Amino acid sequence: MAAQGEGAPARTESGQFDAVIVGAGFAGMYMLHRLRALGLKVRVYEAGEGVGGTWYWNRYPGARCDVESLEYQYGFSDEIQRGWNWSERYAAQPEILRYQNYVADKLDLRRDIRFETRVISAAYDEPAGLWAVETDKGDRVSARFCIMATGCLSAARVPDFKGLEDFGGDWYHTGGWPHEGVDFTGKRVAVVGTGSSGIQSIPVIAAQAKHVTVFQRTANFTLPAGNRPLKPEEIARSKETLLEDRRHARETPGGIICFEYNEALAEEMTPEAIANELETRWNQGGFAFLGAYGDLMATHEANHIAAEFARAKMRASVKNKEVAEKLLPFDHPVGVKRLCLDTNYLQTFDESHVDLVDIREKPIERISKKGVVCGGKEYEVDAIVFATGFDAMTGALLSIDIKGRGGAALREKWAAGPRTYLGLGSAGFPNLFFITGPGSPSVLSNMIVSIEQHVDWIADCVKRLTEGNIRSIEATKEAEDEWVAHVNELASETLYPQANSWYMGANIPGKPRVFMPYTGGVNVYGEKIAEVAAADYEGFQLGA
Ligand code: FAD
Ligand code: N01
Repeated sequence: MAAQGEGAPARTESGQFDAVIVGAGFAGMYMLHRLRALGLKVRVYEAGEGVGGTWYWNRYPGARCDVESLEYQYGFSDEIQRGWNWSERYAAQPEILRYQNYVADKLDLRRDIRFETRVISAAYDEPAGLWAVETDKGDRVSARFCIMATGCLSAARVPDFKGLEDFGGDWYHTGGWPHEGVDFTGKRVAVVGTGSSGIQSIPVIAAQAKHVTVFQRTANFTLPAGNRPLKPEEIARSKETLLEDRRHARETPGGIICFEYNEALAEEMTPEAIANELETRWNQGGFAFLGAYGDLMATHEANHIAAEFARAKMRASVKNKEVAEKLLPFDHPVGVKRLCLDTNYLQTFDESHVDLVDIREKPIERISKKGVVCGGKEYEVDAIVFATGFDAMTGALLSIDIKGRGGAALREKWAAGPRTYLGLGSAGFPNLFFITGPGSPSVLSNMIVSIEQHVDWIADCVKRLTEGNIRSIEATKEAEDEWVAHVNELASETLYPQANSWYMGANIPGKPRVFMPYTGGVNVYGEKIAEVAAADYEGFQLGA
């Protein structure tokens, strides 16, 4: 494996590129590859020391994908997929990061990436038709195209707990885990947060620590992932079918083909048929459960059947009945917060050294020198793990000072919620693209499918502009307004807006409550963006 740029001397650069890409996760890496193939001079800036994005930062114990490995990989190159063998149904973080480094080696990507360099501002210089990009290392470069591959879940968030600075032990956020790992042997550990990161890490931390106290604000729906080693024949088969599978995946709502959505509505099925569907899909593991019938995510009545089923399964997994009740989610429909996949999460609470503290009614008051204080009680611990999530979808983008035409700030434009056309661009910001931006299927899908969909669209668009000698592309306000209204309308036809989820920005105090992703599905969305491109970028203004 080539060096990651660790310890590279701090050098600043100036000069002009055809394109600047911000971020070197799955999105930035593939974008670089596509633009290079067009003969463009490209610079990528990445805050981390290496490629990988999510999988570079989230090194917490138990981290793994929840879309099956055979689908959670690039699908653009037969050579790449043939050169890689996944070991498990859901690959763990180290394996995914190794895969990303394998791709970076194969495509020789690192020579155009500046690591340990954070982009702090990007301003559109209207007369020159160029983006002026500045980094925290003092680089000042310009580029015709600026592409944000900054990630939807890359701005880790530690809540503003009073007293954290006085805590005498060590604390960690799952989204910025130390590279050398953490040894919890003999330690009393507090874990705050029971979303996917908490649910994945708690059993693994509990297997090592002396004592674990879990602080739960909202119980979540979780189902067994059913992780297992992949069989050689599964791997061999996938190599023959991956490219075709990927084409199929783009024709599905979620960009996933390992299960199918049942289109029948609950009311059209007998109770036995519903129970059978739910049971089969629960045992299958993964998101198949949410596809048990057509209106599961659309009506309370239909959703309630699945939620009751899930609660019964969850209840049966915990011997201590009092604790089991606390672990059951009653305050939101199933699926409207990201469904969690676990390995022995619920069972962990039957272990004598694991305690659950329900903090819904009595939130954490403060962090003391010795531990966590809530409900008037101090829980003494040696370490705290914050599995408290991210400022999702807009956090990383808006931490950059982005200024478009007339010096208008994106932060101001999006103050009441993100406004994009197709999740790809925003009016007033010419030649600025977002990969898996708000207003696109992004986090509701197999994200690698959505990333490839966007990267391909952007690369084709850049090619069209370059070959056609067209200076700029910019979403029109009308097209953007229509798209925002459409995205909101679709979301309002689902149950999604009914939970305090990060999809809604509800986990960040003061963040506008807007359902950010597009709920219409990868397939419908893919057709739409293809039509737009075919109509010479209808809804965008092309500048001569
Ligand atoms: P990221 O991987 O987040 O990369 C963005 C990069 O941009 C980061 O490295 C960041 O450092 C860099 N960056 C941001 N701002 C700046 C800046 N200003 N300057 C320089 N660099 C910057 N999705 C799925 O579909 N299936 C899964 O199984 C799945 N599992 C997940 C598990 C975890 C723990 C998490 C947190 C997310 C998971 N996701 C999953 C979502 C995951 O984020 C995407 O699948 C995918 O990895 C996103 O790739 P990306 O390149 O768009 O963004
Ligand atoms: O973050 P989250 P995450 N006091 O926001 C709690 C992907 N992912 O890192 O629900 C107390 O889901 C918060 O409580 P509440 C996946 O898309 C995938 O776990 O807001 N508690 C919640 O319990 C996922 O959805 C995998 O009431 C506080 C938790 O912290 C997304 O990333 C693995 C609090 C945060 O949960 C984010 O997941 C990991 C406070 N002040 C991540 N603030 C896979 O399985 C927050 N919380 C592939």
